[in-house]
Amino acid sequence: MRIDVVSIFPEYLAALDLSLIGKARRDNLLDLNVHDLRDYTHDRHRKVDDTPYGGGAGMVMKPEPWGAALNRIAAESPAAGPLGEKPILIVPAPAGAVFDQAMAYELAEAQHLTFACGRYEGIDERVLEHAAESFDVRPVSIGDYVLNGGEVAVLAMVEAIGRLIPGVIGNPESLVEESHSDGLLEYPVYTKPGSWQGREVPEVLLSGNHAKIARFRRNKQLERTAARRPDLIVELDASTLNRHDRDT
Ligand code: 6GU
Repeated sequence: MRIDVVSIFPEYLAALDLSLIGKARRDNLLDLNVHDLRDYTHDRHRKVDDTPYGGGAGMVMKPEPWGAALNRIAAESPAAGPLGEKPILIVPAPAGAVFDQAMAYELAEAQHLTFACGRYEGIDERVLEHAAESFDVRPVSIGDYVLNGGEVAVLAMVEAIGRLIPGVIGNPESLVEESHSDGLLEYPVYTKPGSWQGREVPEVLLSGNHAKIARFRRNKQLERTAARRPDLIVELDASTLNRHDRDT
């Protein structure tokens, strides 16, 4: 997969050199390119913002540098096709559709993702209209709170998407039983020692009875989800619950 990120703080994205995502880049599973928006300015002050038409607080990102950066990325996109196929442009913003595991799975299938990190009060709206000629434009939020810019949201989204690319995670089985993969939160986990600070590992986990262990874990998932995320229980598809779950 190719990923391009445009930001006025490219250093924020340095964390994507680390850990699993950094290894995926070195293994050529992920071709990640970070661009400094100021490289697409032409004035001495490398100005990227200006005051808002209509008045109001704060500054708005100017359209020209964004147009130049996105035109360049669209022209180089491996996903742009002769039949009008468009690469995806994700615009992180609190006003976007909320990012979740289903969206991460969908985006992990893409050949090319571009992230446009806004700062200040946002990017001139005409940039997104113009970009829609060459990209499938998607405003996306990572939750109902406000960040100062898109960079931290991009770190979260690239990590969530990148780990789903085949080959990035050594043992793909670890993707099956994690939180949100089946609409429920993950069960609690334990390791050695069996007794610590007077607290014992639940006995069933030492029993060797795999059916009993599976039932114990499933019950913990249901209990936890009901306690911490009742909204997820409401959303559960009846078909994801099994006969035994109804007895819980
Ligand atoms: Cl994606 N961007 C910004 N700036 N703030 C946010 C966000 C994104 N998601 C939640 N808050």
